[in-house]
Amino acid sequence: MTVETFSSDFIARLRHSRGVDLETASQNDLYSALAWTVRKNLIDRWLETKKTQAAQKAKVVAYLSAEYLLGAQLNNMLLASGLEQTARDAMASLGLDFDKLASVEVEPGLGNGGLGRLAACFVDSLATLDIPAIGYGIRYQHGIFRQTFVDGRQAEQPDNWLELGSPWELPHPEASVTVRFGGSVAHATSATGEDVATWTPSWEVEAVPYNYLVPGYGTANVNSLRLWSARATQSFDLQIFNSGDYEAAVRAQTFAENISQVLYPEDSTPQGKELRLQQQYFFVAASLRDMIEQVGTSLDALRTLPERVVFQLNDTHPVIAIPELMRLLVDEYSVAWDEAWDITRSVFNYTCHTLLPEALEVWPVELLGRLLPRHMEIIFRINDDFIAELREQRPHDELLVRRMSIIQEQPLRAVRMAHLATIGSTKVNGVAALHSELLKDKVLVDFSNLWPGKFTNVTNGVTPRRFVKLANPGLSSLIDEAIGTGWVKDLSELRQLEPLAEDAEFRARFRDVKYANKVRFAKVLQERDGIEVSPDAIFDVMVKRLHEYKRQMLKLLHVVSLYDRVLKGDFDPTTLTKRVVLFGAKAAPGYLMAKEIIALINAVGKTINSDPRLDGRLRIAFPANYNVTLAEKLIPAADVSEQISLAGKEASGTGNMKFALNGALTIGTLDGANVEIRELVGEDNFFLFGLTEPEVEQLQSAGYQSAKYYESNPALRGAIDLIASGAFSNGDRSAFERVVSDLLWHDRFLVLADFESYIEAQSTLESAYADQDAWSRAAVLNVARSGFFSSDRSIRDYLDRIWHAPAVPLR
Ligand code: 475
Repeated sequence: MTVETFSSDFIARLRHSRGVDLETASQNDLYSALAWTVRKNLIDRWLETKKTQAAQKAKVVAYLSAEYLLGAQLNNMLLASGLEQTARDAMASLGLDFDKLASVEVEPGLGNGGLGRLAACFVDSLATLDIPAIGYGIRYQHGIFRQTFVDGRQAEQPDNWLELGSPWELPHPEASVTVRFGGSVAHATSATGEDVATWTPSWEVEAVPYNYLVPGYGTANVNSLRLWSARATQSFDLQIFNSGDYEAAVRAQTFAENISQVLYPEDSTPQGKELRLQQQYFFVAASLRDMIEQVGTSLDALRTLPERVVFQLNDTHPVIAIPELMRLLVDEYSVAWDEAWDITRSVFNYTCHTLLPEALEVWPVELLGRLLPRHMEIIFRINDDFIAELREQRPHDELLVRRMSIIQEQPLRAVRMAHLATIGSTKVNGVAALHSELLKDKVLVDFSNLWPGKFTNVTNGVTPRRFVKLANPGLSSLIDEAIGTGWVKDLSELRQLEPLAEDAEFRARFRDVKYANKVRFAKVLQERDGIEVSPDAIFDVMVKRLHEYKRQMLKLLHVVSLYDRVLKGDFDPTTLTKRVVLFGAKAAPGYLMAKEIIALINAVGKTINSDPRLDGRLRIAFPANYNVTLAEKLIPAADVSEQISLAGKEASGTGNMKFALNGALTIGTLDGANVEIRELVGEDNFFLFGLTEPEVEQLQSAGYQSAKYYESNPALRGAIDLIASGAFSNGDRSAFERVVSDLLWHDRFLVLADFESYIEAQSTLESAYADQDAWSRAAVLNVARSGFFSSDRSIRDYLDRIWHAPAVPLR
């Protein structure tokens, strides 16, 4: 496509779809027309992909995820279509500023954090590897909230990403699927003596599919993401309408459409809200129906399901799919229970993303039974059969039965979704080597004893397209020049950079790239948030959801202890290496402690940033509303990556991988994928600190008392006392009382126990940074040795260990 055809397509699009011309177009008109013009160039490939995959009856990977944290679309679509330069030149030829237009896009933030971003990386890699795959999820009207700070405290604004429409989606209301809820179940016995259940639901909604293109990189393949939007059904409306109650009819519409209104902003701690269960069943029921219709609903066709599709359950959020498939097979298609169960178990697999007990989803039997009465019955029968089998294999162990049952009796009768997922799946995987071990040995130990072969690991990965090629063009060019361009599709090729770590000239160029990225980020921060940072400082970065186990408090105590020592005249601040500590973090709106910590970070920032004694050598920068768009600018600029969760709590982490791939050095604990990062990049190129997971266990079972650490470590005491003194709250000693007393009397995540070790590692880091050339060598080695963390590799592991779905390349 030439610049001229791009321009004329663009103008035509502006006129014919938006009804405006160049002179009258708004920024949104221009952005939409630009997006449409780019999209047009992918549609043929997309249609061809669908045709090829259908013709071959290829096995399809159906990824079921309640979240997709996609990030901006335009940049990725341009990369996939190879049109970036053309589009830029075309806009310039029309006198338009391409970057300004691109910045009109509001990223689809249909996820909370790691789990949702992982799903987005995975659909990218599936498409790139030519795997027939579809991502199923929910088209939330409002994605993750927009965070602002009011007097340093988090306030949440609704995300309105659809306000001006999205040019990337293709709605298909005619292909809607009806999803039913509530009502009751009647039972009868068939002529052959089988139980026949008839579910009479009491209400229903329509699921409208919206398709999104998921283009592979360096391939013609374009897969789909299908997100469902809720709409009131006509019959549902009509029923009420005919009764003459117009108002009730309109209310019913609102009620139905509520289902896909908003993403629940809880990351890792599900709240057990009825609407959330409605969301889960809504998208799962629509997706199963959609998939089964593609395979066929005859008995013969249904029996081929395991060869035609594999469903990956992204955490327990879509696990209601297991009883739903049973219901479809048994109640709607008259498959015998045992055969239906064999089919079901062979098409599902479950990925667990957590180790925190409070993150394991449970649904009260009362609630699930009211919303989905037939599913509740099916779950009970699955559980009865499972327990019978268990009693046969492990007689006289009723405690084991209670522990493993899908139904928990105390403190509330509820369905344990992780147990249902494990029982109903072929494979269960954790998301990093350590996490998978802990899953097997702790969280799901009874199940791994019963079925050792069921458990496996697939270490997470990130897409090198978005997080290196697009986000870090400077580094990408440098790599291209050194080893060619093959790395974007085969990230293990980065290994070829290793010898260049010894090349002084290469290191200098690498340093120049990093510096330019810091300058670029400083400019973004100035424009976006009015925050000033100097590119000459160490960029010390901690970005992730705010959670106590991730220990933003530990990072903050480091900063406060440095400040405290300066105040006490312990050392001369001019000997401090200039450092900007960058935070980015949203707290779940109901997570009060997390919000207190945000307020404290901002309060400390306000005080130290304006204290002349520090001479600008130590600053905190906490831009609000950290999201994928900001990450793409921030990560390439980082010098230091903070991965400091308590060992045994972070399942994997994926930010850690993005930083290493962009040449930041990690300071971290032996947690999640940090363990693998350190093994690969080498212990000399990683700043390790903190207790190991077994040490954490030991300390906690011996009776951990955080106050002892406070008493015995003067630097720690100084930092905590300074916070408690009101130094960051205009003398108000009570302002951060909750945080302080929690640290002193509870400290569930052993912040105080790891403080000393962390401070030591930070001083090692600071000395290392002083030798810029040696630092660059270590940074180059981090890049060269992190190719393993491509999500392409994760997907190959899923294919080999779990999915067994062959690639279907287009001719
Ligand atoms: C882990 N989200 C990371 C990442 O595997 C890991 C839970 C409930 C409701 C809504 N969202 C969630 C998570 O549990 C989550 O994001 N988990 C994260 O998954 C990908 O790298 O360690 O904490």
